[in-house]
Amino acid sequence: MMHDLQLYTFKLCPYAHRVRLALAEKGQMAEQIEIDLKNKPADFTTLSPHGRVPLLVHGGLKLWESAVILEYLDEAFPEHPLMPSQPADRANARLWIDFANSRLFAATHRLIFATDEAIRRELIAEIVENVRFLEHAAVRRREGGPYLLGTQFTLADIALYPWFEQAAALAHFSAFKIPTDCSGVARWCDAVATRPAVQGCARSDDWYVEGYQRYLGA
Ligand SMILES: N[C@@H](CCC(=O)N[C@@H](CS)C(=O)NCC(=O)O)C(=O)O
Repeated sequence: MMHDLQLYTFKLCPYAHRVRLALAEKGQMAEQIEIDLKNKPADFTTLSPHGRVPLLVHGGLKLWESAVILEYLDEAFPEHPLMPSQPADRANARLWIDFANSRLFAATHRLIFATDEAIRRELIAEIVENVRFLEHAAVRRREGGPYLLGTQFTLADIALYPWFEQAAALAHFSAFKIPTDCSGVARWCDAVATRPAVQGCARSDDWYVEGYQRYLGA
């Protein structure tokens, strides 16, 4: 089958997971091209400016950076909007997308590759504080619904959820644990996990653990 959309992806990549979630929420099909990041094919390195996934091709358009891809998909396929309509709420969604990128995902990426024990401890403490921040500054402040911004499921949920789907695998490979005082975050995860589109993309804790064992040779 010919697809109008092509997604270059890697099965363990939480950024690519975001794009798969947005496509599923929008009911859009894309040809998925799995990239071996340890042995990138030449056509991929030519296509991808930084050699990274996700990379989306839509007709003549080529896009990278998952947060940009998410907003593009939401605008290009306006049915089932994934951004709020009000400027203040849109800004709030973007704050949480930025938090995911610049803090939670960034610290985790450093942890995955850190070998020094003191640095690993610092990074785990930073990640725990990030989860607490999410609990207190987002989940406990929102009004009226199970999602990060309330009743509407948005790109803020999509940007953060892939990290939480992998949290058990992170706990398997490190001393990280979701703090027990973050029950609101746990309930938010449960609410997101029950969405059919999210279930369609979901992988089990064991699947992630085995995937990382193979990928990192752990
Ligand atoms: N900021 C980027 C991050 C993408 C990213 O780091 N992707 C990783 C996989 S999870 C990658 O392609 N790594 C390969 C490399 O850097 O060579 C985004 O949001 O799309």
